[in-house]
Amino acid sequence: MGFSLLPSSPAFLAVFLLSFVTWCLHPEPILAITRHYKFDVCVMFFRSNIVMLQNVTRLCHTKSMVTVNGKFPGPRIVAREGDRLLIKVTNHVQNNISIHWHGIRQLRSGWADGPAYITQCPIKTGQSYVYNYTIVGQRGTLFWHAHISWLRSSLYGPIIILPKLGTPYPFAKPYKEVPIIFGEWFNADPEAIINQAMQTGGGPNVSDAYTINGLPGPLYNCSAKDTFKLKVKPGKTYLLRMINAALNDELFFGIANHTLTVVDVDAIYVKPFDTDTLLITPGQTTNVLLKTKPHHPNANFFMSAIPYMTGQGTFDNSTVSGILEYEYSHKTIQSSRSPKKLPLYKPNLPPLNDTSFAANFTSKLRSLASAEFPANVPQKVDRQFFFTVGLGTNPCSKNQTCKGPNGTRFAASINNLSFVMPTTALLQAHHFGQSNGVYNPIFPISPLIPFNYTGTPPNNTMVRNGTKLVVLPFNTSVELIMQDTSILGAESHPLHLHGFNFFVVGQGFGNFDPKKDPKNFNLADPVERNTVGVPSGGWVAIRFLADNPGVWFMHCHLEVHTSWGLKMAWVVLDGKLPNQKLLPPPADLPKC
Ligand SMILES: *[C@@H]1O[C@H](CO)[C@@H](O)[C@H](O)[C@H]1NC(C)=O
Ligand SMILES: *[C@@H]1O[C@H](CO)[C@@H](O)[C@H](O)[C@H]1NC(C)=O
Ligand SMILES: *[C@@H]1O[C@H](CO)[C@@H](O)[C@H](O)[C@H]1NC(C)=O
Ligand SMILES: *[C@@H]1O[C@H](CO)[C@@H](O)[C@H](O)[C@H]1NC(C)=O
Ligand SMILES: *[C@@H]1O[C@H](CO)[C@@H](O)[C@H](O)[C@H]1NC(C)=O
Ligand SMILES: *[C@@H]1O[C@H](CO)[C@@H](O)[C@H](O)[C@H]1NC(C)=O
Ligand SMILES: *[C@@H]1O[C@H](CO)[C@@H](O)[C@H](O)[C@H]1NC(C)=O
Ligand SMILES: *[C@@H]1O[C@H](CO)[C@@H](O)[C@H](O)[C@H]1NC(C)=O
Ligand SMILES: *[C@@H]1O[C@H](CO)[C@@H](O)[C@H](O)[C@H]1NC(C)=O
Ligand SMILES: *[C@@H]1O[C@H](CO)[C@@H](O)[C@H](O)[C@H]1NC(C)=O
Ligand SMILES: *[C@@H]1O[C@H](CO)[C@@H](O)[C@H](O)[C@H]1NC(C)=O
Ligand SMILES: *[C@@H]1O[C@H](CO)[C@@H](O)[C@H](O)[C@H]1NC(C)=O
Ligand SMILES: [Cu+2]
Repeated sequence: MGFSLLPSSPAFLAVFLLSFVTWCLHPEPILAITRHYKFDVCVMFFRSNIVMLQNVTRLCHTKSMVTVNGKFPGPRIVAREGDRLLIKVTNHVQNNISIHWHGIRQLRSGWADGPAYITQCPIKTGQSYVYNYTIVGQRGTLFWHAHISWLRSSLYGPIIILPKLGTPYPFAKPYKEVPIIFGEWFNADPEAIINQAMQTGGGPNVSDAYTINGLPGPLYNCSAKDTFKLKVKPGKTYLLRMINAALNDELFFGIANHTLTVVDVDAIYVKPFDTDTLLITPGQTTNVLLKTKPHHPNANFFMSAIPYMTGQGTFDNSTVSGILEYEYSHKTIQSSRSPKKLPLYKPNLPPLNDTSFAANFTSKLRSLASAEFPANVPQKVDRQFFFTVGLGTNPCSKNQTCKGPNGTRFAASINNLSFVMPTTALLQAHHFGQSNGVYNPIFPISPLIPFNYTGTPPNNTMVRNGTKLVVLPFNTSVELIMQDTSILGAESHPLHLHGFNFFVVGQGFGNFDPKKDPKNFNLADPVERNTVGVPSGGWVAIRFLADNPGVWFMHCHLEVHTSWGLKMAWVVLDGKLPNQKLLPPPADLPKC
């Protein structure tokens, strides 16, 4: 069957009409009688999502790409804190699929986390899987994306988590809320790009454009009509829900002549602070307040993003822009100039390699740490880990010519171990006691051969391979130092941990000093998040409480580094109490 025909076929329409959203009304009378707040289980959300091919044109290139429900970017999910989500994903394309709900804690529901071969086998062509999970203790913006190969280049969309009904934001209610999701557009098929790079050992081709809500904007050839426009009224406050879903690039973002107030990152409130420019890495989300000018400014303003690049390879150095346009109200005397003729201002963004800006910006992020939203930073540490993260090489096979450094193949590693993906899901292997031959439970807690991590790199850049995991008893309090290396060049790596938020208790440049640096750790109001940039040529210290049983992936969110092996996983064992155990797997869990 030609899937391209699906949108007009009766089968598609039938399934589409079956998709529905049920918002169960809160039982006010029961509340009044029992005086118990039972918001957490009330609202149900069911959505049927079809993964299908869709032709999309950008930059005058039309290509058929994998989408959810034919939409690019994908549909948004809107839920409240405490809601249970049931999301049925049906795969109508030839590729294997899995979807990750990025940043959702997945308390005891690891089967719904989504990374292929970690918590589930992929959903094969023609198969369905219902992701079933509850949102606990999170409010803000997250996103969903494919978690297999490079399919997240077109399979992504916002997750908007509103506070519980009747609970206000800890800031003035915005007039309107707008998701701003960044992506990368490739004229070629990203699956072909990464497959070819893995064959040759060289770096993959870079994207042709960045996008805002799927649109590259007027600074690219043949793209002016594909420009995101944000129409605003004067004197109002807008909440922008920013998401970086780009594959391989951290981004600087700013709006000309406007200051942004950061209020929430990775679905956790922060102490508000003003900035003209944001830094947002792939995997991070940031809610900002945009206060519009009190009167119509008779001007339009670019809202632009450029990459923050620290690596040595080639990269997409282009600029994506949307346009902030002020609407005229009835009362305003209409300007004689039409909006198109108004002056258009551009934001001043930092140089592409501005690491000091990155350090300044990240040091401003602090948890709200209020009575209502406390920062529960682990004060004592049970287990300490020191992980180096960075690039390396693998040998070229004898009969091949490789395009990596000096004829080798590019690799990336944690503690010099490049992770080898298993052919079955790790969570199943763990849960059913069948880990033998699937994974090794002894991941090195520090580099086997210490060296000057940010000094002159060692001559031998070869990595080891393996599928090794860290096993932690339930409720272990973990401190992890992640240290960038200068092997093949220092580079910022946005590390993402599944299943947990962590607190960023310290960061610095050079090599982490275990004697001096811990004295400066912030254990009072460090930012809590799920993705942190390991500074280029530096280190970051995080703490988290391993209170969520399951197998949890941790990896660089630059997809190319994940492909090269910059990934590992943590096994958190069940606790003693019944509510401290991983739930049994759902009946429809895909099989390998
Ligand atoms: C996409 O475009 C190709 C070539 O123009 C066409 O054959 C195909 O039917 C289109 N697919 C869809 C889903 O529109
Ligand atoms: C979703 O998970 C909950 C908790 O495990 C379970 O009680 C419920 O039956 C599941 N729902 C569906 C539709 O599978
Ligand atoms: C925008 O900023 C530029 C310089 O940064 C300034 O010259 C201009 O007057 C400003 N325009 C408006 C409408 O604020
Ligand atoms: C982007 O990179 C290309 C090729 O390396 C270079 O020619 C161009 O000047 C760069 N553009 C910017 C804006 O840095
Ligand atoms: C950033 O790039 C500029 C020009 O490309 C260069 O002069 C400067 O040394 C670079 N800065 C850093 C910190 O690498
Ligand atoms: C970083 O902050 C310091 C002190 O606040 C300031 O002196 C410096 O100019 C800032 N650097 C950048 C690049 O913003
Ligand atoms: C290299 O040789 C191996 C074993 O003979 C073979 O399987 C492989 O296909 C060859 N690779 C290339 C690129 O020729
Ligand atoms: C590649 O080889 C050159 C010269 O042999 C050497 O200077 C350089 O360090 C090597 N680079 C890597 C990444 O091995
Ligand atoms: C590590 O290398 C850096 C940069 O070359 C150097 O400044 C530092 O002294 C070295 N540290 C040690 C312990 O050798
Ligand atoms: C690395 O290689 C250089 C030149 O080949 C050599 O002088 C140096 O001693 C080597 N360093 C180590 C640590 O082996
Ligand atoms: C690691 O795996 C890569 C690719 O699978 C292979 O080329 C390389 O030889 C392996 N390295 C070691 C040390 O086993
Ligand atoms: C899809 O996944 C299954 C199960 O892991 C695997 O056997 C199969 O080779 C995969 N197919 C493709 C096209 O990758
Ligand atoms: Cu990385």
